[in-house]
Amino acid sequence: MEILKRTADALQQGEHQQVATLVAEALGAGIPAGDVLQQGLLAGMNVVGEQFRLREIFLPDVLMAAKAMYAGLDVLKPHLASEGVPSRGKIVIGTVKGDLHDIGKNLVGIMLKGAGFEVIDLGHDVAPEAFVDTAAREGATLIGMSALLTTTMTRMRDVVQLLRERGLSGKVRTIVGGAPVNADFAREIGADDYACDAATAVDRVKALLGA
Ligand code: B1M
Repeated sequence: MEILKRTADALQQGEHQQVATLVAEALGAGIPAGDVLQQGLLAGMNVVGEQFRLREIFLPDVLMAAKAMYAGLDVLKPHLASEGVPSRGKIVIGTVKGDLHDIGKNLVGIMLKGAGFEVIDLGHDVAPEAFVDTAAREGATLIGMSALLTTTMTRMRDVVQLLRERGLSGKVRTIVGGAPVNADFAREIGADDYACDAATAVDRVKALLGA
């Protein structure tokens, strides 16, 4: 669809105001929020990632694209998350220590909230102790971890290990995700599950918590 292509292009150019306007227009035209996300915002961000990998663009360009992504997400958020659903359980989420990438984690949080979970979002660069202490203090039954770097995904293992040391394995379940993470890695570190995207994360969390 033309408007979604324009949204993706504007995101690549880092035009945050234009992205917000185009997202609002697309929603106003009756395009489902999920399509605006996938074919507009995420399509644009995928191109940015590839161009960054090939060194065709540089970090400031990626930052501008991320700002544009957030401008679009702000408009989209109320349409992705339905309000007023009774709580299905309490969840702690965050991006692991050393990692500043939070767009995917935020999307997962929005979708989980929309599905009726109470989400405590610790943000990015979250230490293992912060994940586990918060879950214990708040009586959360699941920790969701995100990592986008091959150098930081290993920190997920520390959280699983800490839960074990504190006798919380099984009581507090774990799910991991992010571009470099996969199901084999999740198994290897002893996490309870893995999800490839935000929609799958909701399904897997529901299954893990029997919610
Ligand atoms: Co960076 N970055 N970045 N970056 N960045 C990547 C990840 C990279 C793949 C780019 C590349 O080289 N092609 C590369 C990693 C290489 C590697 O480790 N193998 C990289 C690098 C190298 C870096 C720096 C080291 C660059 C530098 O400084 N030289 C640096 C690291 C900083 C740090 O974290 N310490 C860095 C910095 C940045 C910015 C700050 C500029 C910015 C982040 C801004 C922000 O998040 N606020 C940024 C961005 C935007 C990207 C790319 C382009 C896009 C990431 C993104 O937001 N994608 C990325 C390239 C790429 O991934 N294609 C890249 C959109 C998002 C919706 O997808 O996060 O995958 P994603 O989330 C998905 C799924 O993975 C899943 O669901 C989400 C929705 O479907 N998911 C979960 C995610 N978490 C989940 C948790 C779950 C379940 C599912 O359960 C709990």
